[in-house]
Amino acid sequence: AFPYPERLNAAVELTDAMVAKGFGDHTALIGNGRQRTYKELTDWTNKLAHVLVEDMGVQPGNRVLIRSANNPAMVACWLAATKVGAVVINSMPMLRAGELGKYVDKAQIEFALCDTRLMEEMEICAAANPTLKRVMGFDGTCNHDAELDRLALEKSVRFTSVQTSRDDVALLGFTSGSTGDPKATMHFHRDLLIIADGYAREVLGVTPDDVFVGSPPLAFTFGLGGLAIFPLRFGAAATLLETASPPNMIEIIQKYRATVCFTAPTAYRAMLRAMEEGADLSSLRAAVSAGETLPAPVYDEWIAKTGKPMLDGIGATEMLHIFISNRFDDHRPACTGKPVSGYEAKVVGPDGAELPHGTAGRLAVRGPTGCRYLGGQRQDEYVQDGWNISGDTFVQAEDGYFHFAARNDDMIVSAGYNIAGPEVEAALLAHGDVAECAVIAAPHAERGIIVEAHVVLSQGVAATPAQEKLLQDHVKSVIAPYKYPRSIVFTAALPKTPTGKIQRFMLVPGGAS
Ligand code: 3SK
Repeated sequence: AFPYPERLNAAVELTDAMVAKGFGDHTALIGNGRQRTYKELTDWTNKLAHVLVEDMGVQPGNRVLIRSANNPAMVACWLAATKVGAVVINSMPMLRAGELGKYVDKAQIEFALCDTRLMEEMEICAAANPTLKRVMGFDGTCNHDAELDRLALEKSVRFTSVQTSRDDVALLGFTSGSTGDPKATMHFHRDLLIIADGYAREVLGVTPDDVFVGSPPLAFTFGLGGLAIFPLRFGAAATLLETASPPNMIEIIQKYRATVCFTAPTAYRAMLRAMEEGADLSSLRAAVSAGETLPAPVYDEWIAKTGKPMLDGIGATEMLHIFISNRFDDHRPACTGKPVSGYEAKVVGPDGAELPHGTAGRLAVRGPTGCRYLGGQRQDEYVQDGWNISGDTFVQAEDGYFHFAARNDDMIVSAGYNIAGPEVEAALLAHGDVAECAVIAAPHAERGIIVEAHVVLSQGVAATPAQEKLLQDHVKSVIAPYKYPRSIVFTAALPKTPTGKIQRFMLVPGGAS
């Protein structure tokens, strides 16, 4: 179904090949106050590729970490590193040195490209991880005053990209999983194009007239696909926001008449409220929601106010992108839809056997992309008999539609972020004032779901608002700040089994019983 040539470099397909196809003058990227055409993006990435090879010494197969917020420079760095045949690890700007160090260690990362505004934690990480041979700063605001940009100025716009194989690894997507111990998933050059030629073509019907906007970080494969690969594959434009709050997205939608939006239900809810105040979102033809439950009232209200469906779907870092989705002409509330072309899905029991329709079980999927954990860590758990077993419980209705029921793991999905409860607990427990703790998901009026910690304080420590703030600041200082518990309930004891296991399911959000 995807007859790519044996020699394939995904970055070349998204840049040089687009110029060759006549898209040179089309806008490719918009961000940080500038617009760049496909020709300008191609030249830029070729200059950067020269720096990677000639000044940094990057060779095909080397792992290159990129640390940045969503901006055109991050996309250019990712494409340049892919052109030189490196294996890229895109990382979130909020990650702390300790979290970056885990990536460096697990993926044996030798090179890093870092927005100079985010250099502090990167340098702490580099000092503690000798595997990392070279870190080079770039200016995410594109004023050419960082080393990478200065070196690139002198380079040629012509670069002979590495003739990678379609089955060479191009990207490592990290997923924290339920334990907070990150695992890297490997994705080939062909995978990067399959998600565009499959989901984006079939479900979204992307055209060169489209303008994309959204909030997921490019560091997540959801964002990389939705805000870079999909637009670039079809000659469309991607707007990139370093801070993708609903007001910022609305401003961009109005200014550029954006047509396709990728964001979380919480943000769509805020957009609906803004429409009541006069926000004009009429240019949007596709509103994609994935990664967390789309409440039926948000779906209903979106249709009522815009006359268009909201496209709910499910994907996974392991699968690279969305594999089950609603369609423009086939969508329902509280329903994830049907498999994207090329994918098959079923609901299975603990023994892997398919369950009858209407029965809740684990979602199993297989298709042209799939899970390959770096180092094979926990591969057998995720892939059984050729089927990828996601961490989610689903029901397949009699009519074949898939319905999300629950997550199987301890992941908390809050405002578009996947947060591993155990990782937040470990951060809290590292503080001397915390004797015991358990982290749960709690409903929240604006944010949908928040991280809530139930904490037993050490003897003599008072449960005060100041103590709550102190622990929240502590968590923000040791792990990425978006993971901090927005609510802390102080309690005298946690519910436990006779063998001493904490029973998180017994905890009541807010602490009331
Ligand atoms: O649902 C997710 O977490 C996801 C992950 C990667 C790509 C796409 C999606 C929706």
